[in-house]
Amino acid sequence: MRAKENMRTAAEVLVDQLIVNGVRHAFCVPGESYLAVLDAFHDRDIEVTVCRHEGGACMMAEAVGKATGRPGICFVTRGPGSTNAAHGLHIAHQDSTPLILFVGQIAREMKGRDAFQELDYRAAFGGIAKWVTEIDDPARVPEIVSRAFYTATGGRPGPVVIAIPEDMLTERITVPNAPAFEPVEAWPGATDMMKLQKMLWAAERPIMLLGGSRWSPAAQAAIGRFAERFVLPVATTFRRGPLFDALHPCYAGDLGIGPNPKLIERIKAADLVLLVGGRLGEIPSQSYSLIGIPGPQMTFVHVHPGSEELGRVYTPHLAIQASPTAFAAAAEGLQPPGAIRWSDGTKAAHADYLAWTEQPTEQPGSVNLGAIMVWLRDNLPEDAIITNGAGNFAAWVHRFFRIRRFGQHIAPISGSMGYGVPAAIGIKRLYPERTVVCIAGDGDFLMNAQEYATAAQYGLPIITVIADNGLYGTIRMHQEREYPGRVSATVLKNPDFVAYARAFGGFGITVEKTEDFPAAFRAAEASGKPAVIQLKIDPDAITPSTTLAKIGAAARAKQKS
Ligand SMILES: Cc1ncc(C[n+]2csc(CCOP(=O)(O)OP(=O)(O)O)c2C)c(N)n1
Ligand SMILES: [Mg+2]
Repeated sequence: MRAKENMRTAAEVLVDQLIVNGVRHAFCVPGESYLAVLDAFHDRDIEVTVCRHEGGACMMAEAVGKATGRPGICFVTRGPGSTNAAHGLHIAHQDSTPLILFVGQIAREMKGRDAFQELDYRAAFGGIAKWVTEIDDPARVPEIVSRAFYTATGGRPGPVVIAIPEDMLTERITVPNAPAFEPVEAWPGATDMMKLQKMLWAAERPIMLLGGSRWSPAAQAAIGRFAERFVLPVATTFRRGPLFDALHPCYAGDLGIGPNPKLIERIKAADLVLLVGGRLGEIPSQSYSLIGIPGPQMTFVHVHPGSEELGRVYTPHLAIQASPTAFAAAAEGLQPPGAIRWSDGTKAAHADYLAWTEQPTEQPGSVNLGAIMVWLRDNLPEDAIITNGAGNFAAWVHRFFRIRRFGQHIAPISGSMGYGVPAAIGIKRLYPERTVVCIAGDGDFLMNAQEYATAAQYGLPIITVIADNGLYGTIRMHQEREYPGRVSATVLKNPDFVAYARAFGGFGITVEKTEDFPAAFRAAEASGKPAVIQLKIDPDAITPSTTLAKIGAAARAKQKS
């Protein structure tokens, strides 16, 4: 419905502004509240993925934001569409992912009457999003959309919500597009970098921790070279494994849930911690126990793009406000000390990491998830991407899948269940030629498994490996530790996952023995369909290092003493 006389609808202006800003993908569940945008999509060069639930759609957009460092784009309808999408918004907030959520809104003239599906978005999402706004004037669409890109990516990245009233979208206007946006890189000052060099020269046992968002393959490579020249041990924080090659001789391991105790000791013993890009939140800081709050016990250097994160939890000895990419580039200019005193420690740290991850641990039952992770790490193509949601099953991914490339692992720092399937779909839309494998729990999978319909609709042969233990295992584990033997609301009666996959036109197969996994995986690949591999996991196999039975026995012994 292109206008005559070169006038565009506000919806067309909006979609054109997305295209000007480099957007190629949008994820949505349609609504009558933004029909004019759907119409604008009709004749524009943008890949629209129509989804089955706004939570899934928003997670797909979030995954794209995570992978590219540019805002993922999601469109949903008012009221319930927007509250469904909140799952993805919260992930984008906690994971510092650039995301823009457009919400179809009731007509401007009806506002305040509690009209059909009316919601005050500023009130509803004010605590989750970096910015919530509404466009009342069609002439301001380019300005506000442009600002949303800067806000979502700037400082600490995060989600922006823009409500778009349906009557505003159909107004015709003559307005130019805003110029194309590019994310702002905040560069560290030369003085700060010299201070950092001096601190590193004075250190005896330094360690670098990497986290946060909006890194890039070039930044990953640059920080690798910096680590190498300084022989610095490097750990990646929770679910940020792709920021450093796990087989780099400086890699000291993954600082997340169930980390290598030797890594924890090493960080505690460090006299300088250089935290680049991340916040060192509750999970990587081991419930805020690693580094003193507010005053760190060691020299603490914090590099972060958001001024509001510097000094928020930890008072740094040196705060550098810089984006990870800019810092990584600037770090290439630093000179290592003539004699590096900590080389042996770095070597030992990497050896500890290799030993911790080399062999799968013994597990009850006939399917060993660790052995399957080792098989995947040895057999997946180099550019394959792993996604997952939340649950104990992910502990095996973190421990045994050695992440080597930037963007190779896409998972929620926020610990949101149900993320893996939509993330895999979003990523497969982005990179159709790459192998995308989702590792899911049985509980986790079913939270967004309906998006298999989306995978089937777009012909996306993602492969989900379901660790089916018939439990909300994580909670069952906590329950057994706190209330041994008192099982409550943690047992699951599951559907037939193989039949479920087939019902969507996909491929399904069950694996009951570890040694049958390779053939099952190859069959899933060969099917060319969205596939599900159900692993029959013994419910006692609750973590890579302990069993439910052992946790219960320890809890009972504690109760008696
Ligand atoms: C959206 C959401 N709801 C609830 C939780 C709390 N929670 C964390 S792990 C978990 C159980 C996960 O079960 P499953 O996916 O089967 O994995 P398992 O722990 O059994 O390996 C629950 C309910 C959460 N993290 N996210
Ligand atoms: Mg489970």
